[in-house]
Amino acid sequence: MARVVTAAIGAVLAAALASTPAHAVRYIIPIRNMAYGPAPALLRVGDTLLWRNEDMFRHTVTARSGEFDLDLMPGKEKEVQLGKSGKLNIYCRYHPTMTLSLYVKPVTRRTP
Ligand SMILES: [Cu+2]
Repeated sequence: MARVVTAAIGAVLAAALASTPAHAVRYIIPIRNMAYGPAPALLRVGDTLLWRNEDMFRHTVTARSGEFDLDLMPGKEKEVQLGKSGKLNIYCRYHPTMTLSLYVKPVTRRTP
């Protein structure tokens, strides 16, 4: 009986591991002193960016492509998942001199 239970737990664990993309990473990017924090060196499709407004001003995180547009009051945070590869040009609608460029790489499968 104990052996059956153990096998069942093992199957559940294996299923959970298989459904979790090994590459997906969550990054936190602070916004302070009228500037976006440094961009992560390596971004891939499926990664999540959590934008945290640590400024005393309201900011947006707006993609020129229209892919996303986050409006952040002071002290608030929002996240977005990167849906496609390529260059992302980001700016703030309230302060257009605030910009950031992100480079998102496609997901690559590991070769065995
Ligand atoms: Cu702003």
